[in-house]
Amino acid sequence: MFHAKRRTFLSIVASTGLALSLAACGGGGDTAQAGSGGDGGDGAIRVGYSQLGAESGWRTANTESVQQNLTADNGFDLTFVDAQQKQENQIKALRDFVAQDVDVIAFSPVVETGWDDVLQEIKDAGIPVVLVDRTVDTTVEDPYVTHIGSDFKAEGTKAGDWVEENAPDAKIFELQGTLGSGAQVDREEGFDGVVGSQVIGKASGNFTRAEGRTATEAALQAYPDMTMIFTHNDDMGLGAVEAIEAAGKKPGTDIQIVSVDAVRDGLQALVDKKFNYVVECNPAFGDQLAELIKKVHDGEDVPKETVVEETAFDQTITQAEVDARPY
Ligand code: GYE
Repeated sequence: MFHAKRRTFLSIVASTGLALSLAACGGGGDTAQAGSGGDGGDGAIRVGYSQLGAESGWRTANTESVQQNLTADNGFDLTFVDAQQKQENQIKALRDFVAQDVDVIAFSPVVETGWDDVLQEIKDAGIPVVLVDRTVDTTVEDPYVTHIGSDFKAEGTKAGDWVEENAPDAKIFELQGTLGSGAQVDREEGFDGVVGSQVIGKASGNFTRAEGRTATEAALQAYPDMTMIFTHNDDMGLGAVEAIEAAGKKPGTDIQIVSVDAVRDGLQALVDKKFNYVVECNPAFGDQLAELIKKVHDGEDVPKETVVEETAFDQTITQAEVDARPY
């Protein structure tokens, strides 16, 4: 499920006091918003946080949850940088955090691979890493202290189980998330593990509504016999709804839609009978993250993995439930 689980090392909590500070790179620190280089002097935990982007409703809710919990009132001095879905921006932000010698680095990696050098640099600087949301696949040993996020493979499996039971003859087009991201790789593995033989085509919509729409427009041409879309997130599914309607077909009926995330817009599409089933992916774990970062900073023991709890919804969901959804 998580790549890190392939490794069987002991969970060693890094001691921040031993930092071999490589403060020699004088040119660092020009990342947007990275303004809090000095120690607050007030005992606040200085956290460098690299968010991967703002591509989806899920991501917006996740950013809000992180920012609402890593506050000065809660004892944090947060430097938050949005990478706009570009790995090179994330790597730059991470290097800036090393140059600033922050207490803890937290980041949500846009893709799984390509982090070896920067993770080694962070490790050499003695800064503990808290991995958030997505996973990494790296040759660096013991690259992070703890990871909090979803079990993406289980989400894909849940979606596949619903299809197997409710639409065993469906001809499925799979709308993939950002290629090479943990969320894409593992959801696909879980889903295809159950109903892979029903998948007639795949393309990526990069987790955005706009690209979900264009990928679906092309798929409607390429696979005229498709009867279902499995989309790796709600935003791409909402883009698919636009494309299906523009082609004169009925989403939810002519072409069923199974999705992941369960943000309010996705659940609304379920009430409106345009989506058929939505597996929840919970973005609101900022409070748990804050606790973990505190413990990591204090050298306390933390679990290697924290898997957030999630459920799933079908068309029996009510409008009241959707209206009560916090994000
Ligand atoms: O499902 C999608 C977002 O990594 C869990 O990223 C996250 C995914 C989420 O863009 O909407």
